[in-house]
Amino acid sequence: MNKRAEFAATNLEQAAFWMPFTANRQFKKSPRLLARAEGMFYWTHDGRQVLDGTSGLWCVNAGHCRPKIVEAVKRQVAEMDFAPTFQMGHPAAFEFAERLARVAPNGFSKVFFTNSGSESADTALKIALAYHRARGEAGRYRLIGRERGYHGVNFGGMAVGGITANKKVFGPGVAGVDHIRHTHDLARNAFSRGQPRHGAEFADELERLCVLHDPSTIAAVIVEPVAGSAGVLVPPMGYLERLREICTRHGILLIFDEVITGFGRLGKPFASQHFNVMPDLFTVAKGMTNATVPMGAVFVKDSIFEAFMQGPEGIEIFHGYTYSGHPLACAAGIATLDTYEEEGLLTRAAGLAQHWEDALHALKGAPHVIDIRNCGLMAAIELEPRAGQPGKRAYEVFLKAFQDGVLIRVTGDTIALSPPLIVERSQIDRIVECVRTMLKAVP
Ligand code: PXG
Repeated sequence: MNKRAEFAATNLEQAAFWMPFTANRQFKKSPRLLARAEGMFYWTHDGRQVLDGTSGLWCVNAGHCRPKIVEAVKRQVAEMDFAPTFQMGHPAAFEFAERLARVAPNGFSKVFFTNSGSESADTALKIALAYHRARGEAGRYRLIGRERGYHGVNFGGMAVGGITANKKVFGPGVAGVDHIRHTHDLARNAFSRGQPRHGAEFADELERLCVLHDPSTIAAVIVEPVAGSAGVLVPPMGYLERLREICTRHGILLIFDEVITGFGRLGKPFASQHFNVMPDLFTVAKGMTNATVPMGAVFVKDSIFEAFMQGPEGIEIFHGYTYSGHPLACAAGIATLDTYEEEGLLTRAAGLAQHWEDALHALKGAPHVIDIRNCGLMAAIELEPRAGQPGKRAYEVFLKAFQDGVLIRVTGDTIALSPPLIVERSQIDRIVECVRTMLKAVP
């Protein structure tokens, strides 16, 4: 055990670290510490190997501590630690943006750098508002999100997000926000393989909001192509197409939040390519640097960028972060794209998706399972909640799986799985068998 892990393991009940999205008191009584990682695995502070079924937090798409990325970051930190990007520049930011534009869908050749998915969501919403104003449509100020959507935890993303627990104690939030309904429909779609058949009409809710608010007041709609945090909700067939059509008809910008779906999760570089539906802007983070250094970005359609370049000379958008385009993040990102390309990782999920689907759906009939959903290398297993104890059963499965050496993720009573894109078939089978065993083991 290294010194740092030893310290953490012995002093946790009074620890200074206020852990994010964590039951602090519970955790610190019985901590789970990860001390080392490589490829598909973590090692705990006491030396147990754990198979990573979640790519960290949906982000380590190429697997852990990949040598090329590690080397690139080491080289960059020794050469130049930081350079300002307001009215200054450095080559790695230009190079990384160029490389990103090359993997993006056609027509998305401009990239705005942020440091996280939350910042990306807020940046995309601000670009949408400023874009309409630049074109003389300042009356478009409303932002529409979706129930069960997750766009991070900053004020903009929280407002358009649709997860109650993430909002309820934080006040009234941003004005002019509304939501369309979520797409989860257990009664009609349980155990769908891939895209569910029913529910394209849920997109028509946007039309209803257009009638209610008048479309000329709506700036943008933001959705995750596949909702991640809320439990892997795969869009019904025809749903995204219909959203696209309604947005186009009313001049509303469509924003895809690809923080989870971006960089190969669905078997194409981006979900827009997988579903063949193009947004006007899309956000990324996580897999962008393989999570080695925090970074996010907003991709914008060329016509949107051009609208900003028509105004008077001077700063075109008064927005940006100290660390937008940080040299370490850019170096990590370039090496991440190299790794993805050398190993074909941005499309590898396509070849594994059928095995993944079959392995997961074999859990139908296992104790407590009321739905299984999958898309690319994402999946959810939804459990019947224990009476009066929502979330408890899935949490117990998580704890037992971790003890058994497999890291899974739970959200409410749903188990979410998203292994690194380097996963082997035998490792998929190991993850699924572990879940099956633990489902039998929990009351
Ligand atoms: N958008 C989406 C779609 C996300 O999934 C964010 C924005 C925010 O990203 P940052 O980098 O600000 O955290 C996310 C983050 C989970 C889980 O287990 C998901 C996320 C983060 C932590 C846990 O569901 N997604």
